[in-house]
Amino acid sequence: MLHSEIGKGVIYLKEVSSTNDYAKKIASEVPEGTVVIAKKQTKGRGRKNREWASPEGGLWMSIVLKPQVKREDIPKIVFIGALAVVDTLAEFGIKAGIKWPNDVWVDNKKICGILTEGKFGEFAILGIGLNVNNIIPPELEGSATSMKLLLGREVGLNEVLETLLRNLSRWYRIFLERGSLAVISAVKEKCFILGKEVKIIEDGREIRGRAVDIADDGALVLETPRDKLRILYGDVSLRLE
Ligand code: BT5
Repeated sequence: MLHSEIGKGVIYLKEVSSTNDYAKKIASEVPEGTVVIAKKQTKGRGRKNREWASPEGGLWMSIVLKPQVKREDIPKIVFIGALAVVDTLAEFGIKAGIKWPNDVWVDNKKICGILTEGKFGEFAILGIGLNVNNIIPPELEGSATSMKLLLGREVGLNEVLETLLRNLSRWYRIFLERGSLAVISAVKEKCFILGKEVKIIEDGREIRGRAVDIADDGALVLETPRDKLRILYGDVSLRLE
């Protein structure tokens, strides 16, 4: 297996609490690139244990990675997922963009969320939740969308999976071979919040400013009337103003 090939081994589950939890448990025993997929998750998670709606029909998956890169490059793995999802959606005729740091949006609605976790030096888990044919819960109707809603028809989950695995392998290879700057520069092109006024909420603190750049380390550069601030990934919420 090529070092960067993702999806040679796929574990299909009917139901699981969270594919990220499952992947973490088996990570040390499986080869790099192993994918865990569940038809539905009973405790799908976002950041800070926020709930991730994962009914049947969506693509809920986690990839076990074992990249030999510097510690500071690990947080950038989230971007590999986001870029692969944007490219996959494009192949289905959907124009999507990245909402820094971990979401993919289409027309002002979230279609995909990404959650990376791991242990440095051992493994990284890249968890991807993509709304395909699943229903969107009523409370998220104003803020979330799916491939089915956008295309007006169901899409083959396997077809989406295959396309996504191919794009993930490609972006992972770029990350390993050309380095994280190649990934960051692609993210900048796809990040639709650059140039926009945003509000960042971090630990109850609100910061408003214009998102002007993504720095080499992946931080968002925010211009406020007084300063230029760097917002590190972490658990920030970002809203367009
Ligand atoms: C995320 O968190 O966006 C990361 C979601 C990662 C889900 C995948 S599924 C496979 C793997 N296994 C897991 O257990 N997780 C990963 P965050 O940025 O914290 O956003 C969470 C917020 O997104 C919630 O508070 C809701 O507002 C919204 N949300 C929940 N379910 C959604 C859905 N299906 N589609 C769109 N938005 C959703």
